[in-house]
Formats: sequence, C-alpha cells, structure tokens
Amino acid sequence: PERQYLDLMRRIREEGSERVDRTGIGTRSIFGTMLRYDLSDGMMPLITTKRVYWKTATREMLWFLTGETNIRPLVLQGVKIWNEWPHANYVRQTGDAISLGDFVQRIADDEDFAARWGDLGPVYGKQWVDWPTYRYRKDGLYEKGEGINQVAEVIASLRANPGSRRHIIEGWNVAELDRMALPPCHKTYQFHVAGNRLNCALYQRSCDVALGLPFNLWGGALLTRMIAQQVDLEPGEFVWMGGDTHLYLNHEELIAEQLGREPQGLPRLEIKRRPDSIFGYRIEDFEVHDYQPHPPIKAPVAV
Ligand code: THF
Repeated sequence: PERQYLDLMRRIREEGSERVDRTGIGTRSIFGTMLRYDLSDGMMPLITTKRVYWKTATREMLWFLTGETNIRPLVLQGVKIWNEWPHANYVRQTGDAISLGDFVQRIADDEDFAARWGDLGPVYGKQWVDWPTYRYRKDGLYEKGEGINQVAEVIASLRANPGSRRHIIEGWNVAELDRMALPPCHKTYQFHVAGNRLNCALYQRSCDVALGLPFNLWGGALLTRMIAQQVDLEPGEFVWMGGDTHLYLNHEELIAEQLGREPQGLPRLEIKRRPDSIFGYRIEDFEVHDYQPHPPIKAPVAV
C-alpha cells in the first residue's frame, strides 16, 4: 500500500510542473490525484519509509473534535505542528521579532497572551462541531442561530439512514475563509456505508506530499475508524483525493532519501476502548502495532 505514496512522490518529482506558490518557496505540482487504502484488520495508511509521529497526528485529530481553534492545548501537549502560523501572524502584526521558541513558550505560560495570539480563527474544529447558522427575522435582518455539529449529525445520519449519499463533514465555510489563518486543506470528508463497512473519501484541495500528507492520511483513516466504531460498522476503504498535489522545492533532500528506502511491514491500529461518543476518545485509547519505521527525516514547513 505504501507504494502508492512513494509512486505519487516520484511522479510529482518527474512530471510535476514548477509553480511559484503563496509561500514563495516554490513547488512541483500535479493536479487531481487519488490514493486508496484498505482499512480492514486494523490496517492504516501509516508511512514506514520515515518515522511519522502518529501520536501527534492523533492529538491533532482529537483537538479538531473538541472544536478548539487555539493552539494552546496542542502546545501544552508538546504538539508543534500549528505553531508557525500564529507566530508569523504575531510578528507581522506587532513588528516584535520574537523567536518561534520564545513565542511558543509564552503561549504555554500566559493564558491571556494565548487567547489573544494563539487562535487560528474559525478553522477545522469550529466548522466541524459548531458551523455557524443565521436566523432570518421578520424585519429582514438576521441573528445568530445555534451552531451545527456536523460530526454528531453524520454519526446520527449513518445510524438512521446508512444508504444516504449526504454523510458529509465540510470545512470550507466560504463566508468565514477570510478570518482563518489558513483555509482548510483537507476540506471535505464523505462517508459511505457498503454492507457492514464504512468507507470514507477525503478531498484535499492542496497537499504538501512530503510533510503534510502522512499526517493527513493518518488523520482521515483515524477519523474513519473512530466513526466506524461509534456506529458499529467495520472500517472499509479510505479514498484520498488531492487537488493541487505538490512537493516543495526545499524538500528535495527528504524526498531523495525517502525514495531510496524500502517500506517496512503493515502497521496496525488498535482502539482499546469504545467511548460513549465520538467526542470521548483520549490519546491512551490508541495503540499501534508492527510499526518499525525508518528513521525520521527533518524538513522545514512552508508557512
Ligand atoms: N502547510 C504546509 N506547507 N504543509 C503542511 O503539511 C501543512 N499542514 C497543516 C497546515 N498547513 C500546512 C499543518 N500540519 C508538520 C506536520 C503537519 C503539519 C505541519 C507540520 C511537520 O513539521 N511534521 C514533521 C515534524 C513533526 C513533529 O515535530 O512532531 C514531520 O517530520 O512529520 C498539513 O495539514
């Protein structure tokens, strides 16, 4: 299964067209891609040709499910993957040339500072569990309605109407994009029941294949497994679809090293407990077996 990922990397490297992107770093990119993973028997799309910090990716997914959009809870767990964006925003807005490390320390130590500068805006978590609604009044004005918990609604619809073609969790709230630190990359999740199996398709509009995709594959498959457990279905297939699928030009060393490595076995995920709700999972509930990856490969993230 990992061949698909490595082949995608190879293909982008050989056939991708060079593009100047938002970050100014430059990418090689192809448009319109697909990967498919069988999730039966605990199998997960966990990359073995470098160590992937699946616990970090799991903490990120659990953080999405809390509806939280501030990086502070992640920082307090030692999760660093969202730090660059609030830091860049702070430096840009205040002109204070504080280092990333000092900024993150301040987020951890100072709750008020974190509330002011640690928030990413209405990103994934907010849209997933509290999508804003508006109620129109007789006078033609409108007021805030109750937020929609898309995750809870999908669980309810999977139970009540498994054959539906509308089991969707959407992150792309057009009206709020301008307040997000970063518009959602993994923007649409669709679930599909086939017999006793739960399939999931994820559409990702923009994908950093070397750094982000291993996290995004893990996250999508994890969400599928958790939802399957909650609605008493077996995990089926995870289909990942990419729009602009790219390799950053400054990741070449990582890519060359990784493409020279052989995949190592089939890692499996065990969920050790069945919480009463999709919102009740904890990091201790997850254990990975048969994961003997190659060493990690460091690479800079484009902000
Ligand atoms: N922006 C860019 N340019 N790439 C991305 O992958 C990305 N994301 C999220 C939002 N914007 C993005 C952030 N997710 C890492 C992993 C996931 C990220 C951001 C960074 C990362 O640095 N991983 C390293 C180290 C992990 C660690 O130290 O814990 C790695 O080796 O995997 C994709 O959704």
